[in-house]
Amino acid sequence: MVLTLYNLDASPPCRACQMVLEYLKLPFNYVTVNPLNKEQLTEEYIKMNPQHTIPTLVDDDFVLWDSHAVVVYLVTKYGKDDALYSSDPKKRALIDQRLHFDTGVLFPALRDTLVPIVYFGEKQSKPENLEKIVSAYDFTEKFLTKAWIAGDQLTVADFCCVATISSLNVVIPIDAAKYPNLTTWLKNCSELDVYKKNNLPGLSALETIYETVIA
Ligand SMILES: N[C@@H](CCC(=O)N[C@@H](CS)C(=O)NCC(=O)O)C(=O)O
Repeated sequence: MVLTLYNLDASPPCRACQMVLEYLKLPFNYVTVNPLNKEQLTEEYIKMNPQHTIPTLVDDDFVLWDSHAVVVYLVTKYGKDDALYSSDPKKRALIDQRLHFDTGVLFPALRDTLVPIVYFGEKQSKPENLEKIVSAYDFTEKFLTKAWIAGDQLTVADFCCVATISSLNVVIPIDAAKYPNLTTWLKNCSELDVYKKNNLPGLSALETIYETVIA
């Protein structure tokens, strides 16, 4: 088995995959693909992933993209147990719901705010995009009735959601008084070794890009 991840640290879905690879102690080749330089639009990359997104995982001759599909694949194929992605139908359904929440609500809130700034140099976020972030925080606060985002156990959904939410936190800092559950969960996630190793550096890189443009 040779795993290769095409990715960039600043990208939240890439960081989610990196955290899961690290958590499962899976060695992988790291190939940088920087969308800021349009490196995902080469003929070779599009041949591999016609949707031209990062991250893309290559496992020998198997190619898979979308971070949520990737993290589930890694746990089900290589995890020693089902701890990060329970095989219990109800627990798994809740994890899947949170993964879809990241795809459908959290990540679009981030993308719609950051793309005009990072790719097109706009200095200010549109109010409607900032509202999407506040709404995403409101939902997440209500989901976090237990220690982790899908219940009592740390799961792949925590890695996907925290990569996005820690990045949203750069745009609108999370108010601890308004969002106590979200604040505690983010603190718990940030204490994980894999967060420190595989989320923090890319998060700082994204923060630097963001702050430089809006300055
Ligand atoms: N739902 C996808 C989102 C991936 C995505 O949109 N990645 C961005 C970077 S953060 C990207 O590849 N943008 C370049 C492009 O779409 O061409 C996932 O979770 O992997």
